[in-house]
Amino acid sequence: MSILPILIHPDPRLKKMAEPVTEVTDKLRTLADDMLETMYDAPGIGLAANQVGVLQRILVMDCVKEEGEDPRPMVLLNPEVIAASEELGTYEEGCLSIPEQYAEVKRPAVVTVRWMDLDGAMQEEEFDGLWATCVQHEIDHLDGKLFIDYIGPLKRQMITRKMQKLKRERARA
Ligand code: K2U
Ligand code: ZN
Repeated sequence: MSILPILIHPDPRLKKMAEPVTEVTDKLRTLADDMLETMYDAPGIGLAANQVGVLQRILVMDCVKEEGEDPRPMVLLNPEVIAASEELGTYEEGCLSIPEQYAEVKRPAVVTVRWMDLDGAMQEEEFDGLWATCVQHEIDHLDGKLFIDYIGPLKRQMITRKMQKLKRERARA
C-alpha cells in the first residue's frame, strides 16, 4: 500500500477523459487500494484516478463522516449516472487537486449510478446528500472536468493563478 502524489491544477492530466477499465487486474486492485489510502491520508472523501495521474475510469469514495460510524470505502469502475433528480442541491465544494479553494456548486440532489466493482459485477445504487455531490464530483474528474468549471471565468482564473503560484513555491521547496 502506498500514498500516491496528488496532481495539482493546472495539469493536462486533470483535463483529459479517462479510458474505460476493460479488465480487473491485480495491478488495478493495487491502484484502488493505494487510491483509498491516499484519500484517507489527504484527508478526503473521494478521489478519481486522474488525480493520481492514471487515466483509467476508476474512483474511490467514503463519505461516512459521523464519528463512530463504520467507514464505507467504495471502489467504482466505469461509473455512469443513469438517473438524476430535477431537484438541485448546492454544496461549497473543494478539491484535493485545488487545495484550499472553495466555491458553491449546484448539482442534482439525488443520482442513480451504475458501475462495475472489483469482482467484475455490475452494481447500481441511488445516492443523496454528500454521497451524491461526491460521486458526481469524482465522475466529473474522470471526464476531465473540475468544480471550477462551474464558476465564472474571473474567479476560475484567480484560482488557477493561485495554484500556479503554489506549484512554483512547492517546486522551490
Ligand atoms: O475529488 C476530490 O478532490 C476530493 C473531494 C471530493 C469532494 C469535493 C466536494 C464535495 C464532496 C466531495 C474533496 O476534496 S474531499 C474533502 C472534503 C471533505 C469533506 C467534505 C467535502 C470535501
Ligand atoms: Zn476533486
